[in-house]
Amino acid sequence: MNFTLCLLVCFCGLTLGQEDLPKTEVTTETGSCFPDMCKFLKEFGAVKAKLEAVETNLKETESHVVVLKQKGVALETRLNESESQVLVLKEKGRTLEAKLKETESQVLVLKQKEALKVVFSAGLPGNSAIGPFDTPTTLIYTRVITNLGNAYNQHTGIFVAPVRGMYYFSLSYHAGGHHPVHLFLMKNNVNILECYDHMTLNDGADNGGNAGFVELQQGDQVYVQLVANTHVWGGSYTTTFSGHLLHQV
Ligand SMILES: [Ca+2]
Repeated sequence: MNFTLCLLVCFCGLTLGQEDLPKTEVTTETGSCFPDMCKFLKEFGAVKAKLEAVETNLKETESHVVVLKQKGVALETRLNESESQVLVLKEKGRTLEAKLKETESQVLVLKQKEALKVVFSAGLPGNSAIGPFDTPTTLIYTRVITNLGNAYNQHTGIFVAPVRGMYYFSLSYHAGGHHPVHLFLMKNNVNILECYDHMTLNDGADNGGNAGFVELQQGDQVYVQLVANTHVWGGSYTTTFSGHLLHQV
C-alpha cells in the first residue's frame, strides 16, 4: 500500500516537472512567436483573406443585383407600355369590328332594297299571228321593255317571284278575227286571270286585256298561257305582259 502511494507521488512529480520546461520560440513572417500562436495567426490570416474575398464577391453580386433590378424595372416599364398599346389596339379592333358589322347590316339593307325593285314589261316577237297550236303554249315575250330585278325570264316567258309579296300583273293582246283568242295568266299550274274573244270573220282585229293583284310566295311562277286552238298577234308591242312587286308581305 505504501509502495503504490510512493509510485503515484513520483509520477505526478515528473509530470509537473515537464510542464515547467520553457517553450522554444520560432521566427515567422509576422515576427517571432510561439508555435501555437504562429499556427493560430496563420489560420486567422487565411480566414481573413477568405472573408475579404467573400466580401468582394458579395459587393460584386450586390452590384449585379442592382443592375438586374434596374433592367427589371426597365422591362416592367416596357411591359406596361406594351400592355397599354395592346389595350388600345384591342379597343380599336372592337371599334372596327362594330363598324364592319354596321357596314354589313347597311349592305344587307341595300341588297334587300335592291331586291325589292321588281318591275318588268315585255312584248311578243315577230309581226304575225302566234298560234293556233294543238296544245296549250306558254307565250314567250322576248321583246323586253324593262326587267328591273331580272325576275322575268325572256327565254322562257316565266316570271319567278324573288320574295314573298303582293304583285300586280297585266296582260294585253291584239289579234285578228279568224280564230278565237283565249289567254290565261297562270300562277304555277292554276289560271288566275283570263282574256277571251270569239272568232268573228267580220271583225278585222280585236284588242283586250286583263290585270290583277296576286299574292305570291318566293319562287312562285307566273306566265301567260295561250289556250290550244287560239291565237294572238305578235309584234308592235300590242300583245304584252307586265308586272311589278307592290310590297313584301
Ligand atoms: Ca272577235
